[in-house]
Amino acid sequence: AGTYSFADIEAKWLPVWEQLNTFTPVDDGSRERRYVLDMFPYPSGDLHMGHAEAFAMGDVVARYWRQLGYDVLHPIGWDSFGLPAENAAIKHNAHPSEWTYANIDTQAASFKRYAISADWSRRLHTSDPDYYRWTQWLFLRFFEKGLAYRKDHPVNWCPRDQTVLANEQVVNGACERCGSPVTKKSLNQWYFRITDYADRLLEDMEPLTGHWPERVLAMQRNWIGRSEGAHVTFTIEADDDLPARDVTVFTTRPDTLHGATFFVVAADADLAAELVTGELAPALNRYRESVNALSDIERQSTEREKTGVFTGRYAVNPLNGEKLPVWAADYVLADYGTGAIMAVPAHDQRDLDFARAFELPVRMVVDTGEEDPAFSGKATIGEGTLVNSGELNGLTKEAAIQRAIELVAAQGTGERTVNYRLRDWLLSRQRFWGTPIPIIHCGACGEVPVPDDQLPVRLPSDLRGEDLAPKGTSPLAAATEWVNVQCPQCSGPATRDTDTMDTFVDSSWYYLRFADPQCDDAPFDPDKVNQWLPVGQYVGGVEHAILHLLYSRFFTKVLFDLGLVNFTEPFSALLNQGQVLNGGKAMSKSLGNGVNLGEQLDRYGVDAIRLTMVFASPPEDDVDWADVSPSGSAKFLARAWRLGADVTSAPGTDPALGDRALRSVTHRTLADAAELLHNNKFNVVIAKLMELVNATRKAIDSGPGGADPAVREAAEVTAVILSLFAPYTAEDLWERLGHPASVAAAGWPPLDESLLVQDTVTAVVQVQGKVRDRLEVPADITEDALRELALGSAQIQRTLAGREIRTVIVRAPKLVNIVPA
Ligand code: ANZ
Ligand code: ZN
Repeated sequence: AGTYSFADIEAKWLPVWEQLNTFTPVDDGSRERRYVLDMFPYPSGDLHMGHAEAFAMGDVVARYWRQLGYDVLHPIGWDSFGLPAENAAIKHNAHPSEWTYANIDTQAASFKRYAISADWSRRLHTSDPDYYRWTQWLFLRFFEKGLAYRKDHPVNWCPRDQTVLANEQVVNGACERCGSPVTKKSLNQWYFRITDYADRLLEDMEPLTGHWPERVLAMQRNWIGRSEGAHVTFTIEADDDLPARDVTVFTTRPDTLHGATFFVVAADADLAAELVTGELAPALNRYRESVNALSDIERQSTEREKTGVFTGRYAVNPLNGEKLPVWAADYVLADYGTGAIMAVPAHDQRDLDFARAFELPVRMVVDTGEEDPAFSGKATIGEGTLVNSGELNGLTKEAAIQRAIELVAAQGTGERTVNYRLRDWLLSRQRFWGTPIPIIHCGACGEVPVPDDQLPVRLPSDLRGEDLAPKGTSPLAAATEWVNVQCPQCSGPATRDTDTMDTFVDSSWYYLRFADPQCDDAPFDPDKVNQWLPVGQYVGGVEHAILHLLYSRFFTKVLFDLGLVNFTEPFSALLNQGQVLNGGKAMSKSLGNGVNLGEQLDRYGVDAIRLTMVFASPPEDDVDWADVSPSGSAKFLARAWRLGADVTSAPGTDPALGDRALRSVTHRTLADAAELLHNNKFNVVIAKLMELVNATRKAIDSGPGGADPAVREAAEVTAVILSLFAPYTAEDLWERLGHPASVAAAGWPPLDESLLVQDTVTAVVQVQGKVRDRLEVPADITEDALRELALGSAQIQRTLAGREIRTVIVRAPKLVNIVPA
């Protein structure tokens, strides 16, 4: 029989599979198409345990769908622009491409060894000119539609990396990459107008419900942050030489207008500087400097003591004419709503904290039955009745909101509005290793798009090492020959835009390119994309729950509007695999608990590691590597593999002639596996498969024996199901069973439903020895279940007519005797 050697099996099959090229879809419409995609990797080094888990999950789905007969697209590529390559290049006086493509080669070899059933012919890298050419082309379409634009804006700035950071790259006020405290700086930046799509991004989530993790949908909803409320305009009174002016606030609680006791503008907004009176200006300036050093999260924290400065101005409440002091404070954000608020300390905790810090009045206007916030220090936010509010008095909160909006609308000082937390997407980066922005700046013509036939705008090849070091401007600015060009419109002297795009732009459309990766006159042929997409199953980490998915959804909608795709959501189903932990904690250098994937593969073999990843827990849950047993997985694989030696009937033998009990187990396993796979319960499939292997072993050793056709059937089903999880072992078992390669194309075995029906027998129910009922019950019914069925029978209840029962004698499955008291 030989012994199971994973190393021999891997060495034997890997080259065979390369030859067979089993995983390129036929793509001719002869079979229904399905697309399964793992979030493409960043080439940070070799593959790690996290990749091993995610890709094992995606591969189960791809291999299962292939067994079902679908034409499956399961591509692979790399998200290969980004900062780490640039930092490595600076450190080693190299070009970022050297580090990037070396890592890609390493990862590609590991993916092949790991037996990912990918279509390698569609491989792409976002840093290849024939990919980023189309990223630029798409940018220009956005630009033409007014969806890409520039504006000055205070941005998060990392003083050490000398670059702009997106909000989510700021973690607790520090740069995600280098840990330096982040500051603010006003720069001219490129944006995508994603806010135009806020409503559609929300509404289109409806059909994803049930197919995407609920928490991801909730995170998207929160990020978009739709709030219904009103704009209300207050007049700021003139002060000496400063004229009167109107300032609008956004409020979700117009019912509380009479409770406004002061007014706050964002300290870092231009408005604050414009409003402040001469003698208070120095204090404001000092305050603004301290504010710029804080992150938005710190600013909004309810824990932090409230700070602020008085501007010397007063705002007039449009409903009651009251004069409210105008403050500048950091708890009001410049880029949310209008950057100004009416403060209602009785019903907003942040306002109340501020009022208490600066001894401002508190006036309750909604009586909720709780203690007056002026005394309790706790703002009340619940339902209640309006008080101290003129003609709103006596109304409920909801009615007062509506009434207050009517009142301000009638005055022309306000209107109903919807506000979003979502901001436009800041996409420009002052870095080298990214997609150059294909715009030329001309003194006469302004922003001029690079003509399509001049794309790609390639990165200059002569910059390397120190040239790429951050200097506050993009390193591209140093490539003078590259920068200085003729204006495509007027032929006058002009300069290229020297920023590159956020790498999230590259990854917002790669799943489309996979449908047609060699296309060289467009980003893709719309027909091909419409044939393959939306992606049927997307697999990736929850760390991408917000931005990557939101941006991809936005891109898809814009491309839909451009007529380039005929769907509006790119990913029909999403699976977030858990993390691989070690000792209950995420693996990290500082904890020293990292597990090296390569070493694990050398020690236990690819199949044992893949099987362990999938078997350890439901796919969404974390896997703690300290709790799993790859050697246990290896033992199971050997056990399954050994079945191959003991099957002595010829291939093609009719299983119908075989042992019925084993056949029942086989077909029950098949039916359960299909259902479980459909619901992503991969770990349970493996548990069922283990039972099948045990039952088969028993049939060989102490049952009908290895010559029984049912044993062959069981072993073949084992090979096919195993092929989803442990492709090398399954392939070898398949060969030992006398079949040519590849088990990956064997097809899902047909299910014989008749074998799922359990055998039944007739149970007799007696009362005091007299037969009173007969029940059809499963042959393997337990005593308890049979007792319950008997006592529950209507016939028996009638016979007992309410009498107490002394004893019930049960002889499963055939007899129950009930003795009344
Ligand atoms: C008066 C008021 C009274 C408010 C009350 C709340 C309760 P969401 O739901 O998150 O949209 N706000 C508006 N703009 C702000 C800014 N730039 N920075 C900080 N806070 C801001 O929150 C909307 C509410 O947050 C608004 O409604 C406003 O305070 C505040 F009893 O107006 B409210
Ligand atoms: Zn020009």
